[in-house]
Amino acid sequence: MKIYSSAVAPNPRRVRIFVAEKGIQVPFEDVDITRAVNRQPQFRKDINPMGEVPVLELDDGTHIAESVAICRYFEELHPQPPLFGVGAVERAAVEMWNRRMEFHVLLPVAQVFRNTSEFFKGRIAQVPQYAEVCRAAAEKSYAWLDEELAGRRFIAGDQFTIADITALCGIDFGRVSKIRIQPGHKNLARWREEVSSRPSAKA
Ligand SMILES: N[C@@H](CCC(=O)N[C@@H](CS)C(=O)NCC(=O)O)C(=O)O
Repeated sequence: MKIYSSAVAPNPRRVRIFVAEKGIQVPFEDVDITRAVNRQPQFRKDINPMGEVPVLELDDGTHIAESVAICRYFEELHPQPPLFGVGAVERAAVEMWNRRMEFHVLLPVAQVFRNTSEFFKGRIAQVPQYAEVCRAAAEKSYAWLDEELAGRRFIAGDQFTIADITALCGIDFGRVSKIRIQPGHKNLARWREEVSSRPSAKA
């Protein structure tokens, strides 16, 4: 088993943090996304037709792509500590918050990078105006999250979950595009400090 990853990208980091939180050892193999190895026909044919990382490769040759699918695989095999919630209500709440963190934090932050960076020049059709729309959306989400976190410790409740991992990876990646937690966002800053101090955050 191994995980195709990239040290510089936010979605593989989600999986690395998740695996670190579970305390399990899985080899990670870096794919050189700077040279677009992930977009080559060979990678698409043999590993992931979507041309993206992360991808989990099982010993029988099965490939599981999509960060959350990979995390669910490990949750199933290693239920402790639970990172997708426990019981019907908690699981639904974690799902809701993780999706919100994907759609309203990680996605707009990633779109700013995709639509403005040299990295994606020639890889995708870049639309700088769309980047600005996404920048504003991410900033609005940070303000909203700051309000949400006034009433609880973590994104989905009292426990650290995958929703925190998604939010942290999104917010940290935003700094590359100068999308930052504002000085007035005391709750969001407090949350970020706490989740960043977990050993898994170094993954
Ligand atoms: N939905 C996918 C998104 C994966 C994704 O966007 N991967 C990025 C890294 S964060 C990638 O492979 N980028 C390289 C490229 O697009 O060429 C997941 O969560 O697994």
